[in-house]
Amino acid sequence: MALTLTEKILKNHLAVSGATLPARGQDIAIRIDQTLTQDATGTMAYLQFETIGIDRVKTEVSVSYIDHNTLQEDYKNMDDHRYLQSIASRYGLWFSRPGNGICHQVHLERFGKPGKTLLGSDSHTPTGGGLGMIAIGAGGLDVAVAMGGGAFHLNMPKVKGVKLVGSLAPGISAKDVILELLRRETVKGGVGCVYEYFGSGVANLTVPQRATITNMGAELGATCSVFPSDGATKLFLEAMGRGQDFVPLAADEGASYDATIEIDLGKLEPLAACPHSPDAVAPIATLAGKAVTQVVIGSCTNSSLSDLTAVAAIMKRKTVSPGVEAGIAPGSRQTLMLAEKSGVLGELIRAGFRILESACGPCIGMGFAPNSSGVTLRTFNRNFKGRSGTPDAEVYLVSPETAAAAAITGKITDPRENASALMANKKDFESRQGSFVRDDGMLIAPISLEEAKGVEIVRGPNIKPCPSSPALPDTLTLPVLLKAGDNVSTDDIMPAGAKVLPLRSNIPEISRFTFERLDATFFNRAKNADGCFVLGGENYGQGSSREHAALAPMYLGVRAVIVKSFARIHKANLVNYGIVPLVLENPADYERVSQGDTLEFVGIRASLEQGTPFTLVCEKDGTKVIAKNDLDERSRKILLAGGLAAHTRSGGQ
Ligand code: MIC
Ligand code: SF4
Repeated sequence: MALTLTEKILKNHLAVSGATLPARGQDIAIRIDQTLTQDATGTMAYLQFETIGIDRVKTEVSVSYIDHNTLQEDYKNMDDHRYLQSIASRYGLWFSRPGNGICHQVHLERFGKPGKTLLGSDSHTPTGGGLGMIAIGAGGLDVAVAMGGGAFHLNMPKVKGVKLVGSLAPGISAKDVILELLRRETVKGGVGCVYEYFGSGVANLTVPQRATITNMGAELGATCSVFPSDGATKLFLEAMGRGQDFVPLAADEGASYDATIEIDLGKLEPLAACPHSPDAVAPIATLAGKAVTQVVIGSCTNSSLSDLTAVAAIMKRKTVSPGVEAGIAPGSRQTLMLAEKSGVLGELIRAGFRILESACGPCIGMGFAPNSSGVTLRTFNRNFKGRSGTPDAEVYLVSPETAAAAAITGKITDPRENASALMANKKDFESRQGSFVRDDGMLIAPISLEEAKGVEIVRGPNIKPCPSSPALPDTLTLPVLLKAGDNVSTDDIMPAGAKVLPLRSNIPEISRFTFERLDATFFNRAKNADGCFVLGGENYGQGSSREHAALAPMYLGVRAVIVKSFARIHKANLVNYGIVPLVLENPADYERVSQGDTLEFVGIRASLEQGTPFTLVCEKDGTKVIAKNDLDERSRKILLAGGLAAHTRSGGQ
């Protein structure tokens, strides 16, 4: 049978080799070749990994990156860095030192390999799909299990084919491709799906352009996105000095997709995702003229050399508008060095851009927050309210070209106005670049097992053990302590930013911020209650892979989350930490339950054992609310055991 590329790679990685691919929606267990973690999720992942009790990671490649917590206002972040470095030495991982760049950009440049599987404790891990990988984001505990050689379980995704034809016109960017898809599919259009790109337009996109597109597949809610591995992939890998890693890959002739979407690259126009959602997409033409106070280039979506070059080409001989503060955070040290060599960096400095370090920085609210009620154009992937650090700022997600055009004029501007200069200047910079700079000086390679055994793990005072999940009783009678709306993001459940991120290794402390953006009283109310439920709408838990958005609620006594629908990674994190994720059978029941109502959740263990629907009884009127049991057998076993750690300890797979 003709298979899609997604199916081919998954088939090659089935945990039970020779098994057949399950039907869509059924549990599939796959072997993981590579893992990545970053510092903000990594500490919890490695605290869990340490409890597995093995001497060395069992993957082909595992990399620990430092890129999120680099503001270092006190000892906490650097303590975490030192813990992570000692863990990498002790257990045979690569370590990417702070300053080396954003995990996804560096992984693409130095480690990604077509046809391999990559699991990362960061939701933008699917960036690797630009190189023909099945690259998936997950919670830290799942990544810890994969490092220990365990399979990764997911629901067999649907495969949506995205047929690309034509090529991008000058001034139009890969960002506009993914924004167009977000416009059509929305932030929940990809839940349970892989987006697989094919068609004659694919060859017209470079690997960094493809990576921009696969990166923001996360915003569609997709499991991952994947491009074929072809001539452009070969060129990229050769430039990285890794030509030997190339293998050609594509879907089989005649493979069929669950759905097909077509995009003519030549017909795209510049787009922006408007506040406060990545799918609130509008053409730049309808926004043009709006005054802008800040412009930032960077993040794992748009910080490659070609992105920086496009910005410098537009800025050539121009200055940042007096009403605008502009900054640039190159995706990796290699990108920064190349930008220096080609004259791009000099041009940006001259134009008035502030050069930020190669890290996540403003994307995760680590500095460079906009002014109050400011309008900021960012080349990033998320614009959830408050994520920038300024609650009333308006964040627009745009291409590097659109951001640069606004930096000059001080207002939203169509980048095609100067398309011919852009193309000529770009060529000029590219011709000055010369040979490719490759420098792994800030990557520390794994040491031998013998040496590793002598390494002592360094633990700062901020690193507290991961709390364990409580056992699940048969009945829970608890209040609904919070009723939230649709599209609640993990930033709403557990904010990030300069104040909160340093507490990622300390659940008791970080739990104070749980749901802070939605209801600042939640922490105190939860502390005073003896357990509770949370009610939400559609696409609950979209965004980040941070398991802190499950761990902290678990720590505060949340026992079940009842919603209209979930985002994939967050639902898995809830299960891993023993919180029951419940999906309303009748979404209209959402209206019947108010914040403060007490619900009696009955026959929990029997529903989990038998896979039958869940029943909740409203105490106020005795009526029933039914939730679907859409959990696969393994998830039900994990919940019965009281979370993944307990399940694994008792010999569960
Ligand atoms: C994000 O973009 O929200 C993050 C910060 O990279 C998160 C990971 C985290 O919360 O540490 C993600 O996307 O998974
Ligand atoms: Fe870092 Fe932002 Fe990418 Fe998350 S989305 S990994 S914070 S650059």
